[in-house]
Amino acid sequence: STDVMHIGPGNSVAELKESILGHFCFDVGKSPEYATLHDWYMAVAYSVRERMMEHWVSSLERIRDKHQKIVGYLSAEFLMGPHLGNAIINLGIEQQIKEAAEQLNINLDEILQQEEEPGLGNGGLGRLAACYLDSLTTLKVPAIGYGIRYEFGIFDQMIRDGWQVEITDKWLRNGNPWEIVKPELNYGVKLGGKTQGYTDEKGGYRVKWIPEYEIRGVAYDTPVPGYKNETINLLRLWKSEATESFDFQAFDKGDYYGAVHEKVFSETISKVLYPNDVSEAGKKLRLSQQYFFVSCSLQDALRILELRGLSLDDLPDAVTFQLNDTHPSIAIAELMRLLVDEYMVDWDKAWECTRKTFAYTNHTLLPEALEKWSLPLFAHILPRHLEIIYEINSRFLSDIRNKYPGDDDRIRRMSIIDEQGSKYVRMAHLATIGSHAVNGVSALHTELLKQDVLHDFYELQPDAFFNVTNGVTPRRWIKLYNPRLASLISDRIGERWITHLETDLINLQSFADDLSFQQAWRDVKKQNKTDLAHLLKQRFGMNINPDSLFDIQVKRIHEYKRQHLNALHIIHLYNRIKQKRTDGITPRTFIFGGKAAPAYYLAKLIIKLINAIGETIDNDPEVNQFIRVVFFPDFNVKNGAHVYKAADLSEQISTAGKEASGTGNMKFSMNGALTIGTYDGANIEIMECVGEDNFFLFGLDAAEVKAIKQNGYHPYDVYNNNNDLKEVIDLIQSGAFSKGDTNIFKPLINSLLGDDPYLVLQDYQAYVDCQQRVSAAYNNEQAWTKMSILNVARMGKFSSDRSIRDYCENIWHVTPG
Ligand code: 26W
Repeated sequence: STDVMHIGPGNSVAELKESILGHFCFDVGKSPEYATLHDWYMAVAYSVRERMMEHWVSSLERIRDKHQKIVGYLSAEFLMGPHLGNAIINLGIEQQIKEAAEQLNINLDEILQQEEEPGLGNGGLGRLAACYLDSLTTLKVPAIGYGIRYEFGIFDQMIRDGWQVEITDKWLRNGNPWEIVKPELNYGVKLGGKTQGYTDEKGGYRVKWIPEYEIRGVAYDTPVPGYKNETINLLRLWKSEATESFDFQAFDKGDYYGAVHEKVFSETISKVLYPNDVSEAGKKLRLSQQYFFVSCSLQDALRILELRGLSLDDLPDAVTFQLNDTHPSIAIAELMRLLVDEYMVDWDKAWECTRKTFAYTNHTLLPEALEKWSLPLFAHILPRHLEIIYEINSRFLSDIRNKYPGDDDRIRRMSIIDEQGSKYVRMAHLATIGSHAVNGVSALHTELLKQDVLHDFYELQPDAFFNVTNGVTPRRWIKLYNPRLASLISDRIGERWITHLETDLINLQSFADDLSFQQAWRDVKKQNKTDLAHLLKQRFGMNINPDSLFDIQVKRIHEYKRQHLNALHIIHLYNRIKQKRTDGITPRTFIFGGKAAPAYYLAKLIIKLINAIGETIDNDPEVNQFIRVVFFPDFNVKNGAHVYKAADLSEQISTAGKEASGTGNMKFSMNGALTIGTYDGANIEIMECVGEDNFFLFGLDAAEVKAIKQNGYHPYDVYNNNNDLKEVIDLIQSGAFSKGDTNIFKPLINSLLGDDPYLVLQDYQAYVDCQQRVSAAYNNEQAWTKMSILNVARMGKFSSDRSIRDYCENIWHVTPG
């Protein structure tokens, strides 16, 4: 491998230029005079990728080093965002690439815009996986991210007449220069069929699985570069294909059509990402997807074990699998199947090995998001796994019976099989029982897990529960997407913050009162806001004023996140303006972004409401001199690049106890936005870090939410007893935002006045009052700037580097390199 180092390409401007031209000629295959921007993008991408490949080879050596534990991060979603900009930053070649591009007469920003982002995730959970890969690599922890190479990722969102329209995400249309297909790395995956008992040579009873189908998973590798550390990890995504054996069989019988049908079915498995966050669909194909990528990944890990010259006994010391929510939790039954059925390991030994190898991260407490599969569906696809789960369950429950004699209710509550009514497999129970560690993603969330959703399991094994508060990578979310702020920070405190956020960023505090620094700070924010205003004008013809307060809520659209609470406040301001009570109203631009699950009717209606309010205000000069409302279509990582850096105010207003952590809250705050937020998820820890005085807190806390629900909550009374709120709701109902149509928003209003499951009306007044404090604070420029600086300075804890160190120390027991 030292020989390889010598052939590594150089990073001088001249060498980069030559390399880009070389790729243009040999990979794009065109003469530069006919070049499109996308052609240039491909040539630059290949040149940059090449500069990762030399490190790739030496990094593969580390994966072969049998003394190093590998982290296998199992996740159905990886929301990586565009690769090129990030790779340039992490390789530390941004200056040279910029110059090379200039000399070639191409505009680097335009080139970067060409990249179609791999949207292989829904939101927070998938983006977290991507931040964690960045940190794992930056910390030199050998890791492989295992997932699915969806041909179509999360849909592209368009807005037509104010409604969301979904468009297929054809991200592979123009090729993907970042992936390297490994045709020789492929594994068979069985599905369906039945099981059969038999007696082995030693007279022991064994079971084998006779599947109905077999498909194949092929590895597609994407290099993940660490920050300026010559280290590469792997994102290994599986694409499903037909097995040769299946189509040959059909051809033999002359069944050409059947053979092709088989191929189509096989390729369906990795075809498309399910676009639901939160709500569980219970679809056959989704369970097949989960099993497909898990099975390939475990087979791959066992191959690597062998490659290292290790035995199955060494598995828990050689690899640790992190389950990113329950989506990959079938891995627990699959490893048991491999060990017991295929490697003939005895059950107890296999179980010990399995529990040591897995750890489980829970990302949600919402009951509708806890995955459960109906028994018949499960049996149909994974008959052997169901038997194994029964065996795991019966052994587990007999332990519980011994520990708590006569406590039948506890048995019912803890069983992997839910038997109230129709029967289901509860994946969170499987994941918890089969793991040595379970963690929540913020302090509050972990506490609620222990006290509520997984309480019985916590009582049984309190030491298995951990908190690992989420974090985000400062490389992408500050340095790459807010270069002005990054330079300003580096000017004052040096560059070490990029990898040492927790220790170094705090040094900014001493500049919080420095008036010239404050001015520079405001200049950066103003330029970022101006950039966003230009972009919205250029792309959508929207008109927003960079001198107004940018009040931003971007995240998936969901009732629990309460975008409609934000909308109610906007209508409150609208009413005040119309009634000429404009005292204390600070000019604001309300910016929303986010996708609604295609089948989530109320979420889509909330999008329509926001757009309807926006349009009404656009056409009303009396109002739009004070406020504007825009909906930024197709919010994704690429668009996020322009949004977080431009925010003055970050909206984190979920019903307390519902948002497990949030990570957008962190991105905003570390880019200088102040937060208006509830006592929920990581908001609480953010507030503890930045200081109560620098955070706008409002609303009920989780305990109060629980209490009010128990004592009977009557939203209609809240509405009747609050004139201001009543006016707001009545105005929607009157058709003021819907050209007189009084039906369109009824479902939303009925939900709010009927049972208001997320306590929007309950928190309304507290929210409006808090927004009034925000407006007053914004009018004091110096005080606001100081708060903004202190927010950034005190956000060091929320680097994903810190999160990954926590996982290494408490859960994986690996030492960063
Ligand atoms: C199909 C069912 C399904 C799909 C996705 C259920 C649940 C999910 C995810 C858990 C949704 C998700 O992204 N959760 C978010 O995870 C983030 C990272 O930990 C947290 O910051 C967010 O609070 C949480 O909502």
